[in-house]
Parts: sequence; C-alpha cells; structure tokens
Amino acid sequence: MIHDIEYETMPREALEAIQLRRLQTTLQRVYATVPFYRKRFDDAGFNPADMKTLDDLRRVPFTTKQDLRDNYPFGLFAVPMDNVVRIHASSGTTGKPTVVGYTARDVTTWSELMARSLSAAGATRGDIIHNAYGYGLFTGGLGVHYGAERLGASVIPISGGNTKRQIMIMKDFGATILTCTPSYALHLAEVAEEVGVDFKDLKFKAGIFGAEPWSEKMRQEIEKKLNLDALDIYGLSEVIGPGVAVECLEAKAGLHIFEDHFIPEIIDPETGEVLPYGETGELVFTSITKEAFPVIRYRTRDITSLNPAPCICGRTHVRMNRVSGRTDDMLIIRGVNVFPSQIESVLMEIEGVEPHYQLVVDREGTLDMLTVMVEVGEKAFTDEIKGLQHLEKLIAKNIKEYLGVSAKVKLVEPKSIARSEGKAVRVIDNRKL
Ligand code: DLL
Repeated sequence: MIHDIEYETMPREALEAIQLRRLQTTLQRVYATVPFYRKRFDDAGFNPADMKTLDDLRRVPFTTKQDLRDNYPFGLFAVPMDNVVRIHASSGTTGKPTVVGYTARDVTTWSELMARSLSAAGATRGDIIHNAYGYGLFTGGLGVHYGAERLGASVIPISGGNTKRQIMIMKDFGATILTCTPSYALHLAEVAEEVGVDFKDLKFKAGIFGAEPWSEKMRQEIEKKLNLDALDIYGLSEVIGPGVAVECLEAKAGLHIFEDHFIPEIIDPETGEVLPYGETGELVFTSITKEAFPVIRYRTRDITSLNPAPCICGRTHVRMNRVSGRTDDMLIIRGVNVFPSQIESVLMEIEGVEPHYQLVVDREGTLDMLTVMVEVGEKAFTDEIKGLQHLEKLIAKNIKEYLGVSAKVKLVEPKSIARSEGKAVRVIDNRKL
C-alpha cells in the first residue's frame, strides 16, 4: 500500500529537482537563523548561495552529536520557541540527552511519514494498531501514534511494560498491527506462551519493529513466534524520529528512505569521503523540510549501505540495508573489530539457541576477555551436561571461525537474561567502568 503515490513513486529526476530546491532553502535558512551553522559554514568557506547542484552538498561541513551536545538544549533550533510545539530527547548512555524540537508543520510532516510507514506494512484505516513503543521523550510512542491517527487507523497507546496486561489487551481488542522494538516483540511472544495465549489465535498481520539493530535471522524468529510479517523501521530523534526509512511488505529487502524529506549519504567514517552506492560506511542525513530543528549532514554513526535498485513495490526512493551496527558500538577485542550484530548472526545459525544474548567484556590483566552469554531452550537445559558443553564449544568455534575472536561462551537458562521493554542492552563493557 503506497500512502503518497505522487511523492513515493516520483521519477528520479523530478525527485532530485525537488531535493535541490528544498536543500537550497534549508541551507539558506539555517545560515540566517542558527549562529552555529553560520559560523561553521563561514569557517569552511561555504556560502549557501553556492549550492547549485546536489553534488555541492559535499562541500558542506558535517554536524556531529558533539555539536548537538555543545548547543544543549535549544541552541540549534532554527525558529523562535513560540513556534515550537513539541520537544523530544534521546537519552543516550552518558551525560545530557540530545534535544530536538518540532513546529506544528514538523509534527504534520512526521505524522505523514509515519502514515507512509504504516501503509508500507499494509496498514489501512481499518486496522487496530497496538503501539508498544514507549511514550515520552523517546520518539517511538508518539511518532507511531500520530502516524496511525493520520492514517485513520485505531491506535492503542499501550506504551511499554506490564506485558501480561498487554497480551490480554491484544487478544481482547483484536489488534492487527504491532509496533515495538524487535526485542520486546520476542518478549511478548514469551509471555504470551507463559499465559497460554497462542499468537496464531490473535489477529496480527504485520509488525513494524525498529529502534535497535536486529538481524534477518531475528526476523524469521519473530515471524515464526508471532505469526505475522515483520518489517524494519528506522529513524533517529535528531532527524525526526521513527519514519526516516521503512521496509515494504512486498520486498522486505531494505528500507526505503523518504528522500523527499531527507538526503542520505554514506561516508567513510575515518576520512569523511562520500562513498558510492553499495559501499558500506556511516550514514549521514540532511533534512530538507524540517523547520524547528533542521540537521545538516548529520553523522548518525549507523553503519549501512544504500541500494538504488528499483523495488517491486514501485517506490523510487533509495533503500538502505539493515543497520549492521554503530561506529561507537564496535567492540575492539584484542584488536579485532566486532559488532554485536555479527555475534547475533553466528548465534542465530545454531539450533537450540534462543535470540536472547548479552556480551560482557572484561579485562583480565592486560587482555580483553569477551564472554557471550546466551540462552538455550528448556530442552537443551534438561539434556545431558555433555550436550551443553558441546553446544558451548560449537558456538565458541563458530565465533572464532567467522569473526576471528576468541570468546568464552556461557549458556544460561531460559529467561535469565534481563528483558527490556524498549531497546535491548546487548553489551556490558566493564572495561569502560
Ligand atoms: O530509536 C527512533 C525510532 C523509534 C526508530 C521507533 C524506529 C522505531 P533514537 O532513540 O534517537 O530514535 O535512536 C536512534 O537507534 O541512530 C540507530 O542506532 C538505532 N536504530 C533506530 N532504528 C533502527 C533500526 C529511535 N531499524 C538510533 N535498525 C539510531 C537498527 C536502529 N538500528
């Protein structure tokens, strides 16, 4: 289902003409209204009037998370507070949150993009959306909520938590679309089983899961356990929230970026050089329609690649592949670079292993020590100890073989790794404590 046929299927040339016009306006606006951008541009010898083609974007300086922190809380807003109708923030793991603002028109834009995202998963006015993303400063809850209302669907603003009650409500209200993090989706499945509810008896058609990295194997696991089509949605507060990019039900192969609102680039995180389509690097976004909090070449730290191939769904917007990790999530274990998602992929290949895991990194003397804690099913646990030892060895061997790092593997009992209602905590790095 394509919500905005005109914009979502616009021929490339027309789309790029719109992008250029919107980009020129945005750059001129931030130059005139945000002292930070004016100085940045001046220092780099860039004048927004020089913006003649989309390629000229490469001459514009990047913006980083640190720049946002330095201008905490409202320093990068491009409109007076009188025009700001909403404020969100992302918590981050340390220090002050990143604060973002929206004008009334920004909220409408965002709702529209979320309506597009829900439609991409097949949602219509007739659907009931069980929205278990957290409501609050986090953009997930309210983002989905406004999109669902704009679409005309019925939204249940359940937020996260109180999982048993959620199961009862899904069943009684007959929800057809589920929205939450992929890790919470798995937790819902687990609790449903505990209380004797089978997802096969529920009415869900599709789920739109995001806010954290997940793998293709995890998709299969979720689809099997929840009996629905599981689609990936991507976004970040700085850019707008959820609804920056979404997968379509037709292809389920990469997330269409709403390019009439955001211009994506992939750069080499070391050199800042722009990489061609298909190459993997750090995703960078420039917003071209936002009013309150425009971002210019914002470095997301998310790692992915772009795919310009036409999609069977008819959308012409470029697709980003699944985010494989973040530049700041990368663990360096005895000099070897490892992303949690790579470990997840290895784990999910092995029979009997559950999709609940945590990586603990310690230092023994001067050496880094990686411990992979992973749950195994009831059955494996009641099997003989020998079986468990064999499984531990197999996992360690595969991690060594595929990723080149030695890990201690610790199989743990079902449900012993803490469940999260929002983003799962996959890594505990004791070296940093
Ligand atoms: O997580 C917005 C969101 C809400 C997206 C609900 C999707 C669904 P932040 O809290 O600012 O915003 O976190 C943004 O989360 O830079 C990525 O590292 C990660 N992330 C978000 N979506 C995905 C995804 C929301 N589909 C940060 N796959 C981003 C992988 C994701 N990582």
